[in-house]
Parts: sequence; structure tokens; C-alpha cells
Amino acid sequence: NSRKKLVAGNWKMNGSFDSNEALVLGFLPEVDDQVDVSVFCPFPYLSQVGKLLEDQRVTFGAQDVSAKPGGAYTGDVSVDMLKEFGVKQVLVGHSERRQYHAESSVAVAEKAVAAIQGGITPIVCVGETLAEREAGKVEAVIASQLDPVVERCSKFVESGTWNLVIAYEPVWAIGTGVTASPEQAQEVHAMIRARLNAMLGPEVAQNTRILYGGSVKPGNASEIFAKVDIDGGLIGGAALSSDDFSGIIRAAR
Ligand code: G2H
Repeated sequence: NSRKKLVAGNWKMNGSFDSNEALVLGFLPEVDDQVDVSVFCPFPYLSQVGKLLEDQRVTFGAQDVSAKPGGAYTGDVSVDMLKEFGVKQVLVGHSERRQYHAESSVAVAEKAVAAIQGGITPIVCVGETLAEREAGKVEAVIASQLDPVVERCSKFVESGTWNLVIAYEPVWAIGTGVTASPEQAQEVHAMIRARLNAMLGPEVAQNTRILYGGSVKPGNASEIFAKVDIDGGLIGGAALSSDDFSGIIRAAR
């Protein structure tokens, strides 16, 4: 396929001015134009990370965004605010946001709409829990998370501005050291692509990148990225070490 791999680092609530600088300077030499690389830092570091990445082939973004353009929404950050920092991509619907901030799939879909409308690429995260997997509900859960996004964003296909990345992150594999096997991941990725195909047509399905996330490390990245429907990774823990993150970028070549 013609989809370029994307390796995205989700720093979660980690970092400091010193450690961010060391991390970015540590992995930058590994970046070339064969693989897209991006990092998602906490809001307070957008300015610092933007400066560190000036004129570099790495995009950066935030880990969440409001669906609202502005107003009385204490603690929230709008798309336009992110754009002032040069942000090009944003994570939406990470399972930790769904879990700790009770974000519904509709709320996540509205964030994705706001991002695309503003010209920022949302990376929409979906994934089932262990209980849901064991109950045989993987497809139903993924559909319930994905369909509200696809329904609300289909208008961007019509206007030619569809610009969205999906990240499949099985909740049971996040930060646990347990990774989905490449086959388990590929199965769900293929299902997501088939769903995009059915709802939005073959062109969108073929051109939309679907990342895998959940305990990706340099040691398991190549076999995961080798699968036909896996277009890169959303990396948490291993994105905090420049050596590990560099190793994962190498694995995506
Ligand atoms: C999943 C992933 C990055 P980790 O949350 O989003 O984190 O690689 O630590 O499992």
C-alpha cells in the first residue's frame, strides 16, 4: 500500500523542560523522510517542543482538545489555541481520557470534527477492554467508538478535507507490558478498514492510516508494523526514552 508509516509518541503526563529537551535532541538524528514522526506533549510544553522542532521533519501536538470554539469551559483548550503554537495533529479519545474523564464516543467524535474543521489532524483512539474481548465484543465495541466519528466526519470526505488517523489501542495492552500479538492487532485493523470501506468507500479506507498502540517497544515494533493494515504506532512508555523511540522509528522503515 502507499500509506507512509507514522510513529507517534504520546508522552502522557510526563516531562519537564530538561527531560523534554534531552528526549527530542536524542531521537531527532533518527528522523528522515521515510517515516512520519510526531510527538504529543502536555499543553504547557507545546511552546518548548514547537521551538525544539522548528524546521525539523517532526510534527507535534496535544493529547486532547475541546470541541468548543471558546467560552466558559474551565480547563479546556480550543483548536485555535493549539494552532497558535503550530500544532498540526491532536490525540482524541485516548482510553485514559475515556476512563478518567468519562469521554463518550460522541464527545470524542465532536472533538474530531472540531479538529478537522480547524485544519488539524485528529488521531482518534479506539480499543476494547479485556472483559469486552473475553466476552467476544471486540467488533461491537470498536464499531460503537468508530461509527459516531465516521458519521460526523463523512462530510469531510464529500468536501475533500477528510484528514484523520485512527489508533487501535486495546485497553488491556496499554502500559501493561502485554502487547497484542501482531495477528490480533492485524485482525482488528482489517476490521476497522473494512468498516471505513463500507461507510466511506475504498479510497478513504485505503488512504486512512491506522496505528497500533499498546506496549510497543523496539523489540516488537517491526513484526507489528509489518502487518498489511498496520500503518505505524502510537507509543507511550517507550516514547519517553530517546533510544527506545529511535529504535521504533528504525523499525518503521
Ligand atoms: C497506549 C500507549 C500510547 P503504552 O496508551 O498511547 O501507551 O505504549 O505505554 O502502552
